[in-house]
Order: sequence, then C-alpha cells, then structure tokens
Amino acid sequence: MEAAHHRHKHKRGVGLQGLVVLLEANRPTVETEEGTRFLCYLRGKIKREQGRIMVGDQVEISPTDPGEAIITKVYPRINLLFRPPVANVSGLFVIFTLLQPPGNLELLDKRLVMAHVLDVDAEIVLTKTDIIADGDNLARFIGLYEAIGYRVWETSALTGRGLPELDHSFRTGLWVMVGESGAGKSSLVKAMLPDEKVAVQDLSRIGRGQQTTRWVRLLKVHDFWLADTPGYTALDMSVKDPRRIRSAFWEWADASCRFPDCFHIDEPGCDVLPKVRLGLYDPTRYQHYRLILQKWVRFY
Ligand SMILES: Nc1nc2c(ncn2[C@@H]2O[C@H](COP(=O)(O)OP(=O)(O)OP(=O)(O)O)[C@@H](O)[C@H]2O)c(=O)[nH]1
Ligand SMILES: [Mg+2]
Ligand SMILES: [Zn+2]
Repeated sequence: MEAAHHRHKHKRGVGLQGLVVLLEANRPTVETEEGTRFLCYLRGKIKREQGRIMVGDQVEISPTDPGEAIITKVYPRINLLFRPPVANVSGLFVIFTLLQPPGNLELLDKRLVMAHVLDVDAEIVLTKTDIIADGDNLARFIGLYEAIGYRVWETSALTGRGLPELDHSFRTGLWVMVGESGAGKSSLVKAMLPDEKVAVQDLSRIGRGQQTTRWVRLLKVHDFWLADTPGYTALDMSVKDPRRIRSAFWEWADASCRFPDCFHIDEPGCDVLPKVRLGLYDPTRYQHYRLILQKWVRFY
C-alpha cells in the first residue's frame, strides 16, 4: 500500500520537499529534510503567480542536475517579515547593544511591536556585555524590558557569556535575528556555531552604515532554524488595526482609562498619560508608541 502510494506520487512528478535556506542574488538554495542542498531555479509560472520567493518558504523541488533543482511549488505562508525578508517566522531575537555602537531604542521598540503585530515571540539579546562599564545603564535597560515581560539575554560573543543558556533554551521553528548593523548578530551566530563560515564586521567599519551580512541565511541549531540577517534601519509595516499597536505596549494593560478603547493620546480620563508624566510608565516607550502609531497605521 505504502509502496504503491509512493510509486503513484513519483509518477505524477511530485518532487522533494524542502526549505529555502538562502537566497543569494535571487538564486534560492533549498535544503531537503535529509539535509541535501540544491541550488534552485524558479519555474516561470510560479514566479508570476506567487511573486518573490523568500528564505523560510516551504517548497517542492524537482532535481535537474546534481545539486540543482527547479522549484515546482511554494506552500502558503504562515506569516511574512519584510525587513529582513523571511517567511514562516516563529520568533524574533532582537539583537541590541548599549555600546559600540549604542543601539537605537526606537528601532528596538519597533521590532518588538513588529513581533506583536505578526503574532510571533520576541526575546531581547543584549550583546557586547564585556565592554559595558556603566552597570547602572545595563541594569536600567534590563529592568525596564523584563518588567514589561520580555526575556532579556545578556551575552558576549567575545567571552562566551550567556551563550550556553541561549543555545540550550528550548525552541522550535524559525527564529530570526534582527537588529541594527554592527549590533553583533553574525558574531553571535559564529560563537554559537563555530563550524559555520560567517562574515563579521571589521571594527573599523562599525558605525559606517554598511551591512556586512548581505543575505538572509538559515542555520540549524538543534531543533530550530536560526536566521542571520542584514541589519536594517528603515523599518516599516502596514498595520490596519491600530489596536494591534496599542496592545503591543503590554505594560499599559493594567491602566484604568475612563474609556475602554482609549488610545492614550488626549482622551479625557486617560490613565496612561498621567502615569507617563509621573514616570510610572517609561516616557521613551510612550514616545515610540506615538511615532509608530503615526507612521504605521494605514486606513483602507
Ligand atoms: N567587544 C565585543 N565586540 C563584539 C561582540 N560581538 C560583536 N562584536 C564586534 O562588533 C562588530 C559586530 O559585527 P557583526 O557581528 O558583523 O554585526 P552584525 O549585526 O552581523 O552586522 P550586519 O551584518 O552589518 O547587520 C564586530 O566588529 C565584532 O567584532 C562582543 O560580544 N563583544
Ligand atoms: Mg551580520
Ligand atoms: Zn488612556
């Protein structure tokens, strides 16, 4: 029964299943479940019907030459991240450094909101903790985000601090490293997977605004896939429901505004605004909320 089923499948030309693990200069590399890699072409029909293929796409391929194949089918996507471009995301590792170069908190909050809007997990990974001397700044940062409910990892690719913990925390699916250029995404990947060839930014180029990693790439870590990505600074999303942005600010869930649908802008009886003024809610987070609301909400 099994054999007949397989023969039948084969006769109809049903290909191998795989995952797009790299898209270098528009040529997808697909890895099958057995771990074999194929450099692929897209069938023209698929290109027209489904548009751009992305890293993270589940596909069917039909081998042509040794190590080469044609992608014959792209499975429907669960979700989709634009910057960096990755499909079928389970979670984001938001990579952030307080120094060398100091990370941008607005971009950090935007990435956390992005995860919330996409309905995927987000964890903050602080890098370069070996060079942080100002203990207070570190404690304040960790205190703020942990109180909100985020998991914050303290790591150093240089000393190896925090890497075993990160490596052994259980996860499944596809986890994407996102963060500014120079934040240390590739250094972290390299430290976690010493056998992989990973290009890391030259110290002299830090802060010059050039990405070292140019393509999204998936790497296998135990039972999950980890994506190293180029750093992006221009983040944008199209959010139809502004409530999704509001609910991304978890720390305001306990506010008791007069109107249950209060957006905390200038509504009477708002409980968030006075608490922001008193410093009970972080003013910088609130400022970012206003910015994101203004820029990302599209009305149709
Ligand atoms: N002191 C210290 N330096 C680090 C650490 N991690 C990374 N760096 C340095 O910071 C720079 C970060 O470079 P990458 O790891 O290439 O940064 P990236 O986030 O991958 O950057 P893009 O690929 O451009 O997006 C490199 O020069 C690293 O040597 C760390 O834990 N401690
Ligand atoms: Mg990189
Ligand atoms: Zn309010």
